[in-house]
Amino acid sequence: MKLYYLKGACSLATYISLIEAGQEFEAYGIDRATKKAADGKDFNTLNPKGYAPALLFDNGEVLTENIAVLSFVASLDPDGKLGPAPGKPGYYRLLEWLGYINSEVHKNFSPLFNPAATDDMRATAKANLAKRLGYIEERLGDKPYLTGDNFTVADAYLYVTLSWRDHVGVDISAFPKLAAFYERARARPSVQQAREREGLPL
Ligand SMILES: N[C@@H](CCC(=O)N[C@@H](CS)C(=O)NCC(=O)O)C(=O)O
Repeated sequence: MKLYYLKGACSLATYISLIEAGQEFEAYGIDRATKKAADGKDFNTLNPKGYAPALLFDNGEVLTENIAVLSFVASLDPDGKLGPAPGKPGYYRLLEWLGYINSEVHKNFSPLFNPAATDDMRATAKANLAKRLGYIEERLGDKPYLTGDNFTVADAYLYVTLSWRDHVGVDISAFPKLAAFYERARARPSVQQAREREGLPL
């Protein structure tokens, strides 16, 4: 199995999760400008949608979209800690979190990276993020991770979105539980390893 990633982007959540699941995999960075992957493949041919993450299987099939990719990786974890298997109690709660992080958190960070976004668009995205992150602060309560004691693929995804905050001026100091969650996730060996392998600061 091969993971195609953009350095520091949402695909880092898949990188972290594959390490957490103890999987053997190859990982190839994609050049943002040329869309050439480090194995020489044209990423736009591999994934015509043009965005990461993408998993390429030995049979030639390609899986994309964070929610599908991350729930698939959770299913590879022999201990089931990265997320409950489909149909098990808790599986739909995991999907609920993945959907929320994808469409309400990740996609409100996107305009902050877009040089074409207007000041109004940025202000709206930041106001939306304050509401979305405030909801997570409440739901975390005294739990270490979103669904309880186990670090799941949803936590990996949330961690990655929060890792962008300083870069785009999103302040989470009003959310102490979320800030503590971030530090807890950041300290995990899988997170450190994935960051190191992508060439990101630790
Ligand atoms: N709908 C996709 C969106 C993925 C996405 O936004 N990927 C970004 C990185 S976080 C990307 O590859 N953007 C293309 C680029 O920056 O060139 C998903 O949820 O997987």
